[in-house]
Amino acid sequence: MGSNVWSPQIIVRALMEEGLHVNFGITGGHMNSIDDYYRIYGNRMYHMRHEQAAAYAAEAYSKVTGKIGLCQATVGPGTCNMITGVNQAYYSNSPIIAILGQTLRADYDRNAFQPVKGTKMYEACTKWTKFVDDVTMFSWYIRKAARDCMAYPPAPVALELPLDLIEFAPYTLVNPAGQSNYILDMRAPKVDELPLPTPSDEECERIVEWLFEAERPLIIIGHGGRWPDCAPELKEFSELTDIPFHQRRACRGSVPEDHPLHIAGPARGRAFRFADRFLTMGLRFDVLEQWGAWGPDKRFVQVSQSPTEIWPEIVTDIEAIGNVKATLKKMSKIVRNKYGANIPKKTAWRDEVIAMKERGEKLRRERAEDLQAKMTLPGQLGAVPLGQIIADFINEEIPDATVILDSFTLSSWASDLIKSRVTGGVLDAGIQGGVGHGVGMGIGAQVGRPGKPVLALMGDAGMGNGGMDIETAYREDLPIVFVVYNNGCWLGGFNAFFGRDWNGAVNPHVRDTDKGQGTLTGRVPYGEMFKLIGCHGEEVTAWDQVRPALRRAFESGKTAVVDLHGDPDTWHALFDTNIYDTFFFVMNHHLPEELWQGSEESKERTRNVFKVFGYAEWPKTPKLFPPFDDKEDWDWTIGAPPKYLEKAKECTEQLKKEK
Ligand SMILES: Cc1ncc(C[n+]2csc(CCOP(=O)(O)OP(=O)(O)O)c2C)c(N)n1
Ligand SMILES: [Mg+2]
Repeated sequence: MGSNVWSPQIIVRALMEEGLHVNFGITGGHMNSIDDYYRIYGNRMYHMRHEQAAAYAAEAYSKVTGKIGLCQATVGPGTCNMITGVNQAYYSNSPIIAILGQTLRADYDRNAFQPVKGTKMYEACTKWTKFVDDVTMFSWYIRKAARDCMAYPPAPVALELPLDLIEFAPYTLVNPAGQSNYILDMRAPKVDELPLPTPSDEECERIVEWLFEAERPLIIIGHGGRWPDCAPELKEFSELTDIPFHQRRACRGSVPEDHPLHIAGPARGRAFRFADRFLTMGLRFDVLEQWGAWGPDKRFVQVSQSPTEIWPEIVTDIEAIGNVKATLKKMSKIVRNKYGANIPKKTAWRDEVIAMKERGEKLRRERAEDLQAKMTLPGQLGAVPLGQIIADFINEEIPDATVILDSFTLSSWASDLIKSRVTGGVLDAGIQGGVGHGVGMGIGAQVGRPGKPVLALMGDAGMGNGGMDIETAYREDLPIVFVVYNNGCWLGGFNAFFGRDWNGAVNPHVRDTDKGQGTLTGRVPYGEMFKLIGCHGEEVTAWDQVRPALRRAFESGKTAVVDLHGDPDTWHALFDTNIYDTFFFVMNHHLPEELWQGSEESKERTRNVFKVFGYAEWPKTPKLFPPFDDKEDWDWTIGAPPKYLEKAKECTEQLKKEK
């Protein structure tokens, strides 16, 4: 005796049993039955404009809620469109499930309508992916996907469902309790409810002693601190020992970043350079962490819940396998038991770090104010002062905001000044480093934290790439403020490399001479554009309008677009620093000298960069970019690898002698 059900019923029910009540996607003929059952069963589907935004939204949702994000795309173009967001989630360690449509099984290799080999495509950016060709296994794979995507380190899983198994016929459940090996309402603990793995007492004791032996120890917490939230344990351990800490990636904001022991902002680089030992916990080393190359003679202890994340290129005294939260908890207990009232706190070092922070913030603010005073033309809102103004606004007026960093140039000047106060409070594209993710991620963040302030910093390139999903936010009545740094170009400030006349790919001024290559249409009024469909919109051209416009946008309670007429000559913060790093060099100095059309000044800079890389004798000056002549620039960054810093210093000395 069996009972008749439609297979999409099984799919949707299994998803909801796993707590997946929210879904981001775009429908298609192949997905209609699933979409209808979402509606019937009360799953909330957010219908996007572009599938990449569906995956971005699912990722942001997972990061702000700590739960699984769910996204869905139809066959062919839908599946292809969504992969960009899934790839970002993969390289950001975010647990999402991607549901992909597929043709009839019989048509898989027959050039069917909208063909795609989704399973194969998604293999490269998921933990695993499965073409589920057996109805009796649907719910089993959904449950398996939900467990596996959350298993540390979290990452996406994709399921591809063929049309003939989800649309046509009622299916007879032979086992009324469910499907193959699937027990309805089974309450096995979910992955995040399982006991947290912890290093042994002895290992934790060794780590504690190792920290106390250091003169200037730092604790760096990465994405592993977010699953589950390590905030109380981190705060407790840091306050107990006076060891400063820094939160990275998905962990930003766990302990509010205005905590005195939290290092951030312009002082971070300096603190990293002075520190002698680093306890890294749940930190995945990657290019944004400079693969741990934080200076010579640094020593590490690495704690991760997965051995796969222990990084092999750094001098590591202890490797321990454990969850961040559980390990910190045990370490605090050990400190208390072992030292009682005589904890050898690192108070002097803590005070040094606090002084660095204050000084760093002061220097940055002075630079912002100085530039602001010089930038007085309408539409000349430079990213350096704007970064300060926007961070001040966030810190002072919307401290519980979730902020999404999409704008390339502006985000770089705002990110380290924002003192996030909510777990997962600063979201970005991670090492994928794309543009256009901000709109989808803003939607996911607002759905995950209903009614809380969400601010997405966009560039005008990102608006072109993902901007139409602002209509989704409007249609779904999601109050998100999209702030556009509208400099009318890709990659502000690149003319500094190539010269104002360079008729190449990324000169923001090439518009004047050769419409096309280098620029976007200048000053597309994004605020006005989205006002036409019902959003709140602002066009901002002068400094004193910035903060009031931001305030009005939040007060409107609507989807809002604040269009800041930005300066095309301001460059990304990294160009102050990483310019000596290999890939920036390769990217930006890609032409032989005889093809260079820039000014004499830019040629000179380029020659100098070649020299720094050992192609000829020493450069005449390490100051390649005149606008930043702050003596202390080099010290205030972890951007420049030490060997180049050394060279830069040598050059400075030589220059002094020559003078
Ligand atoms: C999806 C994607 N395509 C291309 C790139 C290469 N890219 C890096 S920055 C950039 C332009 C950024 O322009 P915008 O967001 O307007 O920033 P800004 O002008 O402030 O530098 C591009 C195209 C990318 N990062 N992501
Ligand atoms: Mg731009």
